[in-house]
Amino acid sequence: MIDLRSDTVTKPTPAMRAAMANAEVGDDVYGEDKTVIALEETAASLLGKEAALFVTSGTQGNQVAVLTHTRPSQEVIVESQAHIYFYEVGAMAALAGVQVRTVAGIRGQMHPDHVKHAIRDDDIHFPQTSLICLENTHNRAGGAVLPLAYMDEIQTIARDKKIALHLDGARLFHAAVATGQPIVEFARRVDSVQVCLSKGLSAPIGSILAGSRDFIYRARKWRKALGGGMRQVGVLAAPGLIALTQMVDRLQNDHDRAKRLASALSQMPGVSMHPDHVETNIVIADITKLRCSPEEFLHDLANVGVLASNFGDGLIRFVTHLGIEDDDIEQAIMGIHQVVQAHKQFA
Ligand code: TLP
Repeated sequence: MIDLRSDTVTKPTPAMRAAMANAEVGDDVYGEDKTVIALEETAASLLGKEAALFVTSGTQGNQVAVLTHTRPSQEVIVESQAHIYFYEVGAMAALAGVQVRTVAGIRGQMHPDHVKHAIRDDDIHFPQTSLICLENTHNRAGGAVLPLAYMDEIQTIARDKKIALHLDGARLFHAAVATGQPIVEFARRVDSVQVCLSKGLSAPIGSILAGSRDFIYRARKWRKALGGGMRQVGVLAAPGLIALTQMVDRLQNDHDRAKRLASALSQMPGVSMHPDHVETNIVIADITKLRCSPEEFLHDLANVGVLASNFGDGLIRFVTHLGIEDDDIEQAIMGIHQVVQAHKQFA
């Protein structure tokens, strides 16, 4: 099976498994796990932040950030397709008690004027805007990169209004590799950043939340409150260290393979997609012109050995990652072509 559902499906590498077996551990709630400390220090230094926190998942990292930056009844500005709003089970409302104000973006970018407009004035009727969230790369925008110049504009707005800026950088290393800019350049433009170790970087679990020392001190308490205080967790931090230090450069292969897949998909009649929009490892194709539902399409695709995801609105998502080689992409293209041909015949 060629599994293109997500880059979360990767398995730990042999080096990661060896590091897990040999990891030095201690009770991390007491601050005694040396491997976790090494991971947090390495991540903070890579991201140019004072401190970092090892959290269980991207969702936990994002939600701990929201809890730390806000108080109940405040308002948070997010792009209308952002993961933190779209895919995190309404956690911002349920946990932080904040109200979400969505701003529709283009390729993941909210227009700076729209962001300015969404910030509340000081009025007795209004919630206080206390946080703006960005996502880079933007998942539902097909892995689009938010350029540094764009992040500068949003940072200026946030600073002027004294509003915190959080970055969901689940795939921030992909943005760094695609643009050739060091990851620190993206991280330095925000107050807090969450990066996933378990997506393209192939660790079995975990994310990093980074920010100022004071922010991470308070975030650590929120992580504990959410049940994320872990004990001899160096066994899970060890593959995270390998993810950060050894797995970044190979991401370009995933980007190249996604581009190859996108260019083949764009040639298939009945499939709409713009190959130039594929900047990183995510490919989103519109199959609404085929005579089949996304569910049928995915079912038939699985029968020819390819797995992909239903992204709603007639969109199918394919994600490249470690373990997907050039041959797999060529085989996937043949399988997709076969399914497209079958459904086109009746259109
Ligand atoms: N995204 C998953 C699914 O939840 C959709 C995927 O397969 O892409 N931010 C972004 C931008 C993400 O894409 C994800 C995961 C997360 C946060 C949450 O990370 P986890 O799954 O570790 O909680």
